[in-house]
Amino acid sequence: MHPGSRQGYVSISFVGQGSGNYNNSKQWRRQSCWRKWKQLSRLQRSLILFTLVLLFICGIASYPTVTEQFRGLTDGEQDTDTNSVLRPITPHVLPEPVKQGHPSLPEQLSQRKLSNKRGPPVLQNRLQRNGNTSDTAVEDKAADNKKKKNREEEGFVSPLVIFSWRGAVIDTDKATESIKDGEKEDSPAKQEVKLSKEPEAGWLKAVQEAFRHAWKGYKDFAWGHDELRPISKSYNEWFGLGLTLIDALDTMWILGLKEEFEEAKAWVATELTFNKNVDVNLFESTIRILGGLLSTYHLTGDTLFLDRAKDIGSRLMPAFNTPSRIPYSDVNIGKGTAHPPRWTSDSTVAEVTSIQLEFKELSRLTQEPQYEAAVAEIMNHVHKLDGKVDGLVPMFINTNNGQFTHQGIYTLGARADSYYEYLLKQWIQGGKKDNQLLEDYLQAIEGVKKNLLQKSSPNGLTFVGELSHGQFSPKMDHLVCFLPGTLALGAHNGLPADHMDLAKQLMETCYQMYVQMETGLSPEIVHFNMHQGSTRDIDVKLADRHNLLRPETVESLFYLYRFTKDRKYQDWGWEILQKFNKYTKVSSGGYTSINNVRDPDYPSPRDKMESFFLGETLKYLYLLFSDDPNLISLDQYVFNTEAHPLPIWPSAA
Ligand code: DMJ
Repeated sequence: MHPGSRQGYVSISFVGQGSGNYNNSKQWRRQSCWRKWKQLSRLQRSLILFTLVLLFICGIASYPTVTEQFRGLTDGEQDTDTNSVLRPITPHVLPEPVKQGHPSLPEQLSQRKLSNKRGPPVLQNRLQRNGNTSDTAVEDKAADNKKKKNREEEGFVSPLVIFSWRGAVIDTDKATESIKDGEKEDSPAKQEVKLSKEPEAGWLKAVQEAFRHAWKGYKDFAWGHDELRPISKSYNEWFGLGLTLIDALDTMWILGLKEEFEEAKAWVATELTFNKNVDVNLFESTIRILGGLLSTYHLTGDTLFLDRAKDIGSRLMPAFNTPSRIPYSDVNIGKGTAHPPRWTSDSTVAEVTSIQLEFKELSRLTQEPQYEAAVAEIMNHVHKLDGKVDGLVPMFINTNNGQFTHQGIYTLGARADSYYEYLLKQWIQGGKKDNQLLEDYLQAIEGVKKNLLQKSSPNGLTFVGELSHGQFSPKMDHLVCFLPGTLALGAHNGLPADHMDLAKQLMETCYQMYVQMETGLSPEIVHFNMHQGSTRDIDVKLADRHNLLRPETVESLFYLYRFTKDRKYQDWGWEILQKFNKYTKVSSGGYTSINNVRDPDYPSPRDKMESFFLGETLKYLYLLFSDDPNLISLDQYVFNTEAHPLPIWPSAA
């Protein structure tokens, strides 16, 4: 029997049992009332019943929540999302709209669309959420509570971290605030005005604070190791070379964090050794370690860093001993042996073509030509190779025969991205003399325009998709967001002005990849809608929702701000920094990658702080917020792909 029916049965039988037992005063009163009711005339009874019904209806009509619901369902036009009418009316639980700076044109359009819809705000909010979360799994309340609990146990800083309008972090734990000069918090509307007027000092300070917080985690739980695992308060070893520490050296110098720099330098002087039996990835150790040491040498003039750079540079050279001279991906820096990955003899095109700035600089500094010769040979070889499509390269190249392999996918994302970046940057590094590099770069950008550039629907965001076996795919990696910055850098160096126009359009798109997510942080990969009638521009697949604290968007914001002086780029960077603080900051120290940028209640920490968060992301944010064009002048330095500035060679060189 159904439990409900059984309950009903028990209740009825209880009343029945009681009816034979009228010996208490309550029962007696009920009995006498009933007798009086029976004695009334039919008219009297009808009048009483009518009055009671009338009173009941009046009571219902004046009950506030019921009438509110009533109004919600009947006023204005009905929500086109019929489901929302059926849902109970609850206070809206969406995060605040992410915008604090200037809404972009596409945003204004979409906001206008939403506000054109009549009806109560609560329905509009729901519409907005639906538009963004159609691919979000619906989770029940219990799961939500469990996730929140986990989140607390994992040491996440509460999303209610507060910032003063000048960017100072208000330490809610200690109930103190580091606002200078007795300034008080302002209303949000007032904040916006001030943000755009005078951002520099407070925002720079906020980046320093973020760096110190990240550094504290690294120092407390991962000192001398490769990467911090901030949730488990431990570390991850990749090469066993203190990767985060080395990657962060020049950032500390640029941010003016002297004390932190000195302790890191002491570690490099006394603990760092490359005489280790470890396999390292040629590309990663070149851009992070060799690049980091070289730039720190240039900024500080301290030969300790040059000596270490020479050491690692020479230990990486066995990677180039291949039949084709296209280097292997891995080198054992202790044994002096190199090899490809176990499953293939291919290397990645981006990896073999994005080590040139560093090895060329090493040759210039040491006057030893073998480094530059090895990497220049790769560029010359790739320049002549068949298999490109309008200057666009495939993703893999074989180390035995030197040919492109697995052809068919052409992307500016993973495995090809920095090939394009280094074409331009090598040309700049060498004083804009190498026409082959310039031609390859210009041709590739024309190839992008012809094959990969499209506009999304409904708001016409310009994006860079992929070519997959002749078919266009509207997929764009966050990695592609290096491109606006690179295009702007080219235009600054005299390349066509339309490169700057494209840079601005793509910058807007990369920003939208952040603001259209519920956390305000971009996913790793997005797909753009192109068909007429789409309700939103950006979709995110379940597997692509993670954010690794990557730098590409803030990197491009830095270039765009340097060249245009348009403060909106600073505002956008400020929004992003706040979202990193809100969703990725771990209370015990450090920042963590997250699994789900679409769930502000539980972004799901990955327990890893990538070294590039300190090496690149925070550095570019700091440079973006600085109004000093001489703080790493783009006419004197060129950044490697890990944000380590290397000098542009004097024309005599
Ligand atoms: C960094 O190591 C470099 O920027 C590289 O070029 C791409 N991937 C990461 C950052 O996302």
